[in-house]
Amino acid sequence: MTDFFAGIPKIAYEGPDSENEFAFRHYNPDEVVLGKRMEDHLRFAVAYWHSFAWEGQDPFGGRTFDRPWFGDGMDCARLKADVAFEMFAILGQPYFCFHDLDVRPEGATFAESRANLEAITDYFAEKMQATGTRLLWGTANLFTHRRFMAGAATNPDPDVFAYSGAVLKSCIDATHRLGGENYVMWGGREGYETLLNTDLGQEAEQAGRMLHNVVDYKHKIGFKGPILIEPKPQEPSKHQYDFDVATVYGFLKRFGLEDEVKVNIEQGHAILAGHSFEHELALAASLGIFGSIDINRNDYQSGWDTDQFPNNVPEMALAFYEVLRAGGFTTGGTNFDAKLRRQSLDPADLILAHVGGMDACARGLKAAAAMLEDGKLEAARAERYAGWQGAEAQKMLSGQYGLEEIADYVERSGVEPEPRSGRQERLENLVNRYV
Ligand code: XLS
Ligand code: NI
Ligand code: NI
Repeated sequence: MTDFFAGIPKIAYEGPDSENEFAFRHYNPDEVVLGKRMEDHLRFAVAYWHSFAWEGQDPFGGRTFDRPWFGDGMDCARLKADVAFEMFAILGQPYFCFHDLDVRPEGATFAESRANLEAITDYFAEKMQATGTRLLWGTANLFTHRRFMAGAATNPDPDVFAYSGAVLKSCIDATHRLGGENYVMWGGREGYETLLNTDLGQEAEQAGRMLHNVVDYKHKIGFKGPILIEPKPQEPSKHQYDFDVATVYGFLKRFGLEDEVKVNIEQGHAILAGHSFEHELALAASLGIFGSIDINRNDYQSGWDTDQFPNNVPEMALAFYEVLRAGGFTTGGTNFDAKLRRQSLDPADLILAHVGGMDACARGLKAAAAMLEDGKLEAARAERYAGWQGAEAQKMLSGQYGLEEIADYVERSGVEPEPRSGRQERLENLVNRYV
């Protein structure tokens, strides 16, 4: 045991009236919601990078956190892992996620970095066995080191493409070894800073080729989980190719990968793309590519990807409503890709940020479940489209009627559209009863 979280108890559910700061008020893992335990609905994951690797820097200043594991070398990496698993035991969340760079020191060569990753993977395997914590997904950091400054798979330099492929292989191997349930690709630098030096067509070919390689390799080693792309429109790059769910779907179609790859949708990235989170979730579900979520929100004024813990229950309710409508998570889960504010220095801040986020999600889930059970929203939606059940409507939708038949039908039967209320305010009032 380290003493980093000394004095902090394991967090238990105590109900909404508890006065204890170190307790869940709404997240009760064993409580059954719509026939399933809350833990199995939400499938929470802690993000290793923000909680244990990020040092508190922002564009104006460097490290604010003082953590005993900051530094190079395997001893620091192991201490970091010890503290991380102690936090997982305190929170009791079932999953975690990591990038290679979060967990191992960078070596002098690729082979050394890979060996470091393998050593930490072994260390994780023992701890996962001992604690029961599982891996929701693994991923590769193909954006921090200066070699990736012009992209990874989409780099103009084929040596960087090669290096990125080697990194991807090592990270898929580590994820597979640890029983990861998904593998995520976030193309942090797959985009451009200026079109003046960018060949869009060439870079798309490279990205498509690399994604094919990843899918082929996953099948080759028998990795069963889906590959997930995490859309983001920009920042830090000027433009990112995986802009949003719709753009990713177009890319997957173009390269014939729409049945192989799904999406990991981040709340803050949806907002950066000018969408609501629920829009991205509903669209992914309708396209059959809904995979997993990153639940961190942005500050709505700053316009940055500020990666804050979720605290807005009405927003969570609408998000989990879409998750439930999509049938809930299968391999996916709710990853806190969220970091403390840089002034939140205390170990207790790190624990309570997660506790609050888990409670906000639990309240959202319960509200969403109640809205679904009540059925009025879905009934109103179904009623709005009910006309499509008619025989003539079915002929139009199936293509049996082309424009000529449709025109004939309109004149024959004297169709005269009658506008009907969309009832938006009434539906909003309905939602407000639950949040
Ligand atoms: C950054 C991304 C990143 C991914 C994993 O904006 O959200 O944290 O989730 O690389
Ligand atoms: Ni992000
Ligand atoms: Ni993310």
